[in-house]
Amino acid sequence: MTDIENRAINTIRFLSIDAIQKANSGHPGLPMGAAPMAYVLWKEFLKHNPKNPEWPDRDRFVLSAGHGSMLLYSLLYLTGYDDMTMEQLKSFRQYGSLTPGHPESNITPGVESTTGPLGQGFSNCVGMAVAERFLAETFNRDNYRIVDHYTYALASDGDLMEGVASEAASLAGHLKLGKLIILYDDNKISLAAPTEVAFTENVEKRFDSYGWQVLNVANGNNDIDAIRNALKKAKGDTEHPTLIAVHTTIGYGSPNKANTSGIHGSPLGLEEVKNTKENLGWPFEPDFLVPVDVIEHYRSAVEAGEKWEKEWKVRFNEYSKKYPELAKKWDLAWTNNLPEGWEKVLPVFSPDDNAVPTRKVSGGVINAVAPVIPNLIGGSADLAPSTNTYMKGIDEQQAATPGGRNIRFGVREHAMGAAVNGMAYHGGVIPFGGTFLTFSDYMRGSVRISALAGLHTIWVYTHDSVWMGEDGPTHQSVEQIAALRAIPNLIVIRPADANETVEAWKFALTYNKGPVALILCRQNLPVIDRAVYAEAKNLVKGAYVLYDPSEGEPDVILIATGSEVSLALEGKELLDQRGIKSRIVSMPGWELFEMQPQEYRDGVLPPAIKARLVIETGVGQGWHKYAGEKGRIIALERFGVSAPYKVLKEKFGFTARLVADEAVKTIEDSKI
Ligand SMILES: Cc1ncc(C[n+]2csc(CCOP(=O)(O)OP(=O)(O)O)c2C)c(N)n1
Ligand SMILES: [Mg+2]
Repeated sequence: MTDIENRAINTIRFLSIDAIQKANSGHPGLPMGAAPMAYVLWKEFLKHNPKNPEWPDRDRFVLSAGHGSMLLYSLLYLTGYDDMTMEQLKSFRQYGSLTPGHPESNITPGVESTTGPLGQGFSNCVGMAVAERFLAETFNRDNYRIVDHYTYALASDGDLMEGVASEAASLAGHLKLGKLIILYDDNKISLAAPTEVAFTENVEKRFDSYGWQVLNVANGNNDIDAIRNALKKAKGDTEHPTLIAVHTTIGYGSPNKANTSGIHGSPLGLEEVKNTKENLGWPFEPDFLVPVDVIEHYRSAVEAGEKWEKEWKVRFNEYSKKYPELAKKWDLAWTNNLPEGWEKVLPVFSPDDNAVPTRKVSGGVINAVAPVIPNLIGGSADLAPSTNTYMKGIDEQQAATPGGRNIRFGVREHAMGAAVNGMAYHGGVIPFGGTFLTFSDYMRGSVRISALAGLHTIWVYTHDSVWMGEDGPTHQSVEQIAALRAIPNLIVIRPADANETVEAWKFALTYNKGPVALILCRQNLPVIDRAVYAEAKNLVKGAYVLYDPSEGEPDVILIATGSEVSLALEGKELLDQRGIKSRIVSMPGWELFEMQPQEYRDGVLPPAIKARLVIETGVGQGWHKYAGEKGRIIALERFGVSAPYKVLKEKFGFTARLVADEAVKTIEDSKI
């Protein structure tokens, strides 16, 4: 290692140490141990343009071990990302800074994915690599390789202990994602203890059996030649993803804390900082020291990056002239726009059509738009036939057909979630993933991050209640809708019929400020007569008056979602017979409703009308807000039972009769 290389590596270590010291919180151990591999990757391999972090053909780098965030922030600063100033490094973990405790992609330019929950970043990379390969296959022509980049991650023991990463690694091996390269910081220690207490399998053999190329660096603390050679070899094998196990010492350089578990979640302390600096031949003062020649050394990334992007632009311009149609398609894909007139292919349903499950309608929409939205890509966790997520006549994403858009995620919900997020992080595609609503729990970690990071991902959840029937309570969701609604920035939509389902998809395809979860049913639902009742396009308002009495104020408001909207309509008939005037509100999406102006919301649910009845098959948690003090909720505060759907309807009492009776009760209550 040359002197400048040594000091460049130490600069990462001490920027991290000093920032963590100043913040009085953070994890110094990872940046100290992983600095050499990060240095080699960023200095010699990573193709990126610090002056344009959004350049589409950049290599992706994900710090899956998000607790080592200062490593990434140091690299962004050193290589010249404009927003990552020294001030930001000094504001590590402070309110409003670009340097939060764990990397957040929507806050910090240059951060590719939101990491911290271990296993996520690793698994995102699988989606990124799929997106890269799909786009390359779709757009590259002759000599015009406009998509040609690698996906790198730095992962830790914790990442590889997590099940989600095992699922994702298995999928990546199967798909032969040859441009996916993981640097594994193999330091044999995690937060609370050495890995020997809980993690003793042979990780390298495991990845070998997944179909990965597995390489090894014996001394990751110093041997940057070995790291360099491994990275070269990794890039050379484009048939298999590569895991490079780099053996390091956590907190390398620190005389006391190296190899102990105390290196987590706390700064070294001034005494230890001093000893570590002395140990590695670094002046104790000033802190945040960046030697002039070191920054010059790193800043070669600026010139290199501008050159890469410029060459790419020249290539892209020639390509645009030669393939104007493709270039147009490219622009649409990267600006989050859909081809003009795409809505024309959407189906329209009439009340004369047969009753139909919303999951089936959803499948119809996916299949209708798939040919006109060429960057719609996704699939399900081995439930294509039941979730109706398969795009007929379109290739499958497989090693031999990398242009395929039907992804077989296998029975791996969590990795599906993370990989779909990875595709959204990558850009250029609109990804979706589907499974039974109950199993949204299995992928919740990923769904939460999709909302936090504001990703344009679409979650397709079918079999949305006990009304799925015979499969029984393990498969019947009861609390999942409430649980999804609890996630901020996730738009949950439970359409009431075929036309609302079309509108829900229309919204999901165009909304790009965050994820949308579509909650769809297995059983037949009648198509609501929109000549009599309000139009389905009101769905985007989250709740709307589906029906109102022709004269006078309603005595009661019935609020329902999904399959319970038809039940509310049946209940209304009985109430009509009893001379009670009811308003029916279809409320497919709470979050959408909350986005509407107060005036609109008060128009749908007038504060003066206290007699309200909510109907939803699932726990009632959260509905009190809309039911109000005098209101009532017909919900299901228990697990379901294995039985045919019609039997369950009777047993659980979800009948028009009950709706009418409860409506009468809330009217009485509201008078007290
Ligand atoms: C899903 C998840 N569980 C728990 C944690 C808390 N946590 C932060 S770091 C860490 C372990 C770190 O060990 P390792 O991944 O080996 O990183 P190293 O200590 O070697 O840097 C844990 C459990 C987390 N970030 N994510
Ligand atoms: Mg570790």
